[in-house]
Amino acid sequence: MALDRDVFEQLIDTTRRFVAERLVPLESEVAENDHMPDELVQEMRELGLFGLSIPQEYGGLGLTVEEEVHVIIELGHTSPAFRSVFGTNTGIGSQGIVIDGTDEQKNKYLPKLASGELIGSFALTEPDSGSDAASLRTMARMDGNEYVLNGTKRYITNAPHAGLFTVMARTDPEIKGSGGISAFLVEAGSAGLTLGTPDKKMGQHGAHVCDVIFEDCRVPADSIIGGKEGQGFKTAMKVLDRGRLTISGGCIGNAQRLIRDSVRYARERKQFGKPIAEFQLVQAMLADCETELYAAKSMVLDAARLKDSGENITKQAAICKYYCSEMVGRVADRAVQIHGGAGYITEYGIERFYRDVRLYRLYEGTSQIQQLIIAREMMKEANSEQ
Ligand code: COS
Repeated sequence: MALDRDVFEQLIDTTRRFVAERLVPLESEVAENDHMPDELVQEMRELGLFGLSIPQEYGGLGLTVEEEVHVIIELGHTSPAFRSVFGTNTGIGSQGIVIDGTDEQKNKYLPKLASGELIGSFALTEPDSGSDAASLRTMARMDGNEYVLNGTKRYITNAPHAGLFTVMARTDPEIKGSGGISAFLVEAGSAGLTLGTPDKKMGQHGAHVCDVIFEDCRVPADSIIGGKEGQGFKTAMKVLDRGRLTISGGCIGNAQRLIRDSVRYARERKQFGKPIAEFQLVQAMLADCETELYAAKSMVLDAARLKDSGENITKQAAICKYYCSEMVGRVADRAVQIHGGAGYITEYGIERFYRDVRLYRLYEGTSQIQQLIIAREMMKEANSEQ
């Protein structure tokens, strides 16, 4: 445990109340306006949500992965757009520094990321490089004691609000694959860095993504995470391993919410003279949701504990992300089915969750990429057993 048991219980309790009393009532307003109220973001800062995973010595709560997953599950009881506000700070926008950063980089950025003063963003994907992350083309050319960045990053979560970008760029054009890539810390406002207009999305309104464009953007040589060229791809992969576990926590929380709403609705809604919850075909759908939820939660907590004990969890993180994101998709689909017409109209919020959870199967690696990683890890294990 990173936190004292009582303190951790309090954190869970406070998070639960914050979700129920502050976030749930604002779900539809935030989605309709595609805007996150400033006072809400400030409350998130005061609750310490921006620093969940950042070590205590840098001002964060320093939660273990298991503890963080529990908090994220609670936060999953509302729209995922809320988690997105601080999700990059606790995940992909800070963990490159936490895992591989130099002491100077940690001291300079982590306290501000933990407090939420600075929003962190992770810039890997490009117009022509998504699943094949190692093919990225953004260049970082050394010039004196600076690097000059050129290229475009696409679908970058929280980029419109970010103060700091973790940018994967190619420092060695001779090395075509992953070995030529370095990770840079680039501050918003750097000359040569511009943002595209926010993209219109299918769901998760209130959370924003846009292009990040580098045109002769100069950054100091010591902006490379860890201070060493050629390590950026591995840093990105390590960050994603961890991120995939917390995303899985979000899937679990959203599934719990959808199941709770579906049970409530099924108990209230009457057809053929009795609540639809009494019909076996509706019960079958609920039972399938609950069964898959239990499997998902069990696997994520197991993987989180393994990660906390220092194990390599590349395979388990991919399994969790794959299973949990597909699981919540099925749960959301059944939730619409159980709600019938009410599931399809805006008022009940079920159709919004249905759209929101679709993203889980795409970002931080598609389901197909997770399958590929799982199978690769299996082959590696088989090879090492020979
Ligand atoms: N942790 C640490 N190192 C890792 C790693 C991990 N999880 N995964 C790969 N590496 C290392 C490998 O060990 C290898 O090191 P060596 O060159 O020293 O042998 C290097 O990184 C390259 O790995 P690999 O050969 O497996 O890279 P590939 O180009 O074949 O691609 C996948 C790997 C497909 C797994 C990767 O491109 C990927 O995850 N793609 C999805 C990207 C993604 O999630 N995008 C979403 C947008 S970011 S929100």
